[in-house]
Amino acid sequence: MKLIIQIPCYNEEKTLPCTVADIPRSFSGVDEVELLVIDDGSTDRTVQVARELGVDHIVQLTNNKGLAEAFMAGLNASLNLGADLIVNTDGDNQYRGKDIGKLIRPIINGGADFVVGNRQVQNIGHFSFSKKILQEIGSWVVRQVSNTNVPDTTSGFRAMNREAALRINVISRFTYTLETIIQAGKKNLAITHVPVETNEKLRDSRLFTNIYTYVKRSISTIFRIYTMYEPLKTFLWIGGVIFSVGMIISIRFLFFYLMGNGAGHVQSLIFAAVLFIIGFQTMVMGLMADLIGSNRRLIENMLYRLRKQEVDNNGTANERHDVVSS
Ligand SMILES: Nc1nc2c(ncn2[C@@H]2O[C@H](COP(=O)(O)OP(=O)(O)O)[C@@H](O)[C@H]2O)c(=O)[nH]1
Ligand SMILES: [Mg+2]
Repeated sequence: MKLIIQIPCYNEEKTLPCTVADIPRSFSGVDEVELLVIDDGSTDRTVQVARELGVDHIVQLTNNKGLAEAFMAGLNASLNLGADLIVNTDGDNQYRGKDIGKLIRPIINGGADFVVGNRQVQNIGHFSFSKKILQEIGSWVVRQVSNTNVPDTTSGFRAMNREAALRINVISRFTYTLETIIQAGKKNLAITHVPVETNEKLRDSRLFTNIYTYVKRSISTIFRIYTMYEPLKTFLWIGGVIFSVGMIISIRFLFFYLMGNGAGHVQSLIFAAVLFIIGFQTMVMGLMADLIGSNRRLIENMLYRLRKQEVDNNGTANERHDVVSS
């Protein structure tokens, strides 16, 4: 059993040394442990520091492509390097290396494909009140749309087996955290969580700089990914609401009409008719989106088989990013 621990890094020269030092190099049930750093176009000495620390593999992206893409580059590289298990942790030493053992345990025992470390956000002293509330609400929404029971959905501390890594395709650009959970839920992977501890913060978060942009981006990610996996439900709901408003307005018209003063309310009749048309069209769009969705499932299956074949053939580094092994 080979475990690759991947660390996405953007300008982490200061915090990478303690992050790496904190990671144990052996776990029970695991034969090989390797570290992989994904350098997302850092402008500081992250890559040199990673080399000096003796990190086994470095994936260097040519420019700053964002955390989601860096995460996927890491997964692909780990798969190609023959990982049976992949753990993702942050480069700012937020998570505790010793918790990796807890994180991979459910997978080694065969009861899980995907494990999320639960930071128990309410107990983190340095999180502001608003950050805690937002994390709670966000996690609740993600649980509803993904049909999972993950308490801490924005945690970057995760473990997954090869099957989960092959199945997951992150397409949003902002963050992989929410999307991977929704995908895992929708793809029926066995997803579970374990409590983990966190360290004192060494620097401010770079992903959570402004509440407004953070919330906006999170809502847009959740909505888009949910619609991608449940197009029919989404459009039926939207169309249904529009249709119902039309219905209420036309019942109101009917009431006035039967009372004998329908003439003064023709405008509402026209408005109701417009809403009926829009509502109906939206529902039909749902059917079309559902048909497109079945194509997506076929393409995803093809992608899965292709990636699996590449990995089974002990594929070389993926086409876009070279893995530099030191
Ligand atoms: N690849 C990549 N990683 C990033 C970027 N911004 C932050 N990270 C990494 O994502 C992880 C979490 O970032 P952090 O700023 O600590 O956000 P937090 O999760 O809110 O604490 C760290 O390992 C960072 O190095 C980015 O633009 N690209
Ligand atoms: Mg952090």
